[in-house]
Amino acid sequence: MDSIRAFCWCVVGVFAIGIDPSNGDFESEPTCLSRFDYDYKMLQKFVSLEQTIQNLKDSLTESKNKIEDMSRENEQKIQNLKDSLAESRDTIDSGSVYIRWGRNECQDNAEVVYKGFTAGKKWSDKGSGSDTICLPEDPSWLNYSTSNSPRGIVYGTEININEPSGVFEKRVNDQNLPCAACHVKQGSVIMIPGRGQCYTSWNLEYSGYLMTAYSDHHGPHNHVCVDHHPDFIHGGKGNDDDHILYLTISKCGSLPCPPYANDRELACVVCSK
Ligand SMILES: [Ca+2]
Ligand SMILES: [Ca+2]
Repeated sequence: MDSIRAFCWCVVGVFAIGIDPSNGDFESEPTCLSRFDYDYKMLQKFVSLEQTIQNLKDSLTESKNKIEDMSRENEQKIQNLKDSLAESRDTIDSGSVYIRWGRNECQDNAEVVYKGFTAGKKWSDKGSGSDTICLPEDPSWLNYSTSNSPRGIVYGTEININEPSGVFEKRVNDQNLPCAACHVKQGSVIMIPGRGQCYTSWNLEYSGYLMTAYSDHHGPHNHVCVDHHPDFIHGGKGNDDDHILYLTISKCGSLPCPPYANDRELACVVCSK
């Protein structure tokens, strides 16, 4: 009778712990000899299961830690790549420099590289450089001499204009012009002649009037964009007539009108992007 009861307990116990007697595991199950034997073997099973669960938990914790470590490593790699990309962009887009003619300061978004005096050839000289230059207000020198060998000559710049001009908002005739070299972080800068405003998506640096040499004077100048509200060099209001800038007008003919107009002073604008 006891052996029958033990067998029944074993069968119930086997089903209780979820072992299918139809598979091969059934034969490997130990034989239960008594209630005590059954309880003991069940306890062993539970202990074994508990150990298995603990092992699984440990394994999961280890995997979770590995994933978190990999995630941190990947985040660090991504941040390093972002830093490297930003550094590359800074190298590629190291900014641009332009001369702001007629002003001794730059816009708020720009760094002043240096301030200076607008200069160029004398209006009546046949030679010398034809360009308008911005000479720094704090020159430094290399070698120099008092030789009489032939050389080009550079003079300070003033505006010649009949007043009231109807163009500038204040009197500017005979005033000597300053200039400033301005550095902006944008990679591109363009001076657009014939425009008072920038095109869409470009930033305004300054606007003004296109100026160059008088059409009947010796030798050409380049065109420069003089700020519409110029500053003046202290003590420069006298009539020096050295390097002189004049407004530039458009002439119809080869230049289509419209959109241009005859004898109209051309605006200009400096834009960055
Ligand atoms: Ca002057
Ligand atoms: Ca003059």
